[in-house]
Amino acid sequence: MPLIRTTLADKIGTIAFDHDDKRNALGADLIAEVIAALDSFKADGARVVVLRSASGGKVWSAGHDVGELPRADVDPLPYSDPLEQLLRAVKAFPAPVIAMVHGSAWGGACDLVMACDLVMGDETCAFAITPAKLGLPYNVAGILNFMSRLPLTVVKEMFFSANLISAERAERVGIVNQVVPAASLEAETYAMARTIASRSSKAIAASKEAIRVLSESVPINPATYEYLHGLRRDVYFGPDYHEGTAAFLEKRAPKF
Ligand code: KGJ
Repeated sequence: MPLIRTTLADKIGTIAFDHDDKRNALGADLIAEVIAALDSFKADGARVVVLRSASGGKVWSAGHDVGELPRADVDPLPYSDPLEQLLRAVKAFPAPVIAMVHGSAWGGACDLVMACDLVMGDETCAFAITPAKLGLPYNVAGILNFMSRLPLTVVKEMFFSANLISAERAERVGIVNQVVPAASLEAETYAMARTIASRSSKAIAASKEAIRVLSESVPINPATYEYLHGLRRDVYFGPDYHEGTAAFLEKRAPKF
């Protein structure tokens, strides 16, 4: 059974998560389907892609499949992690990707929303970045993804509290481009997609790539990188990561 549904019409590609049983958690299988869909939309010349949930349920995506996170003493979010591959595929896609968000986006799914070019939401959309609940040291690429879009005060509140940011506030702080009533979310999102599809795809591709490269241009020397990685390593070798992931899988509150 596929875990996503896809369509391509009028140069607008749609990828809909369709695994509500697991609240659209971003497991390796679902991610492989999304990346394959992006590859095929690219080959077919899609001028914009809409990333959405198929069910209209209360969760857009529950984030990284926690059952697939390593529990031993290894980096939980290495460069090769499927979620990391997906984030890079969205950022490198040569046309805009619009996240159409009905419901909540958690952890890696919140990072995925931040990797999208535009975000359209309705009054149910809400966003949380949750590594502090898992004792997980988030990777520097992910932190930069948030820092390049949001004020530091908001980034810190999100990473330190792991609380959901409501739709109204998400619009105010710039997580979402526009919050519209649920009944018009689809119409508004596809109206935006049609506008983008009618513009110059070459000009848009060049701007998207320039914005990606410039927003990731943070020069740090190798010693600084090793320092930041060392901070992360101390956490994933330490007790909190073990406790956080174990507590999630045992469906209990962690004791940090
Ligand atoms: N990973 C794996 N399985 C999940 C996940 C997940 N992230 N989220 C939900 N599931 C599974 C549950 O274990 C249930 O499995 C099923 O989906 C329905 O969830 O018991 P099973 O049926 O076998 P549940 O909890 O019964 O659904 P709701 O009551 O509707 O609650 C939905 C929630 C999204 C509020 C809840 O499932 C939840 O809190 N999920 C975890 C959300 C989260 O903290 N995600 C962030 C994961 N971390 C990251 O992505 C990263 C990278 N990080 O750094 O933190």
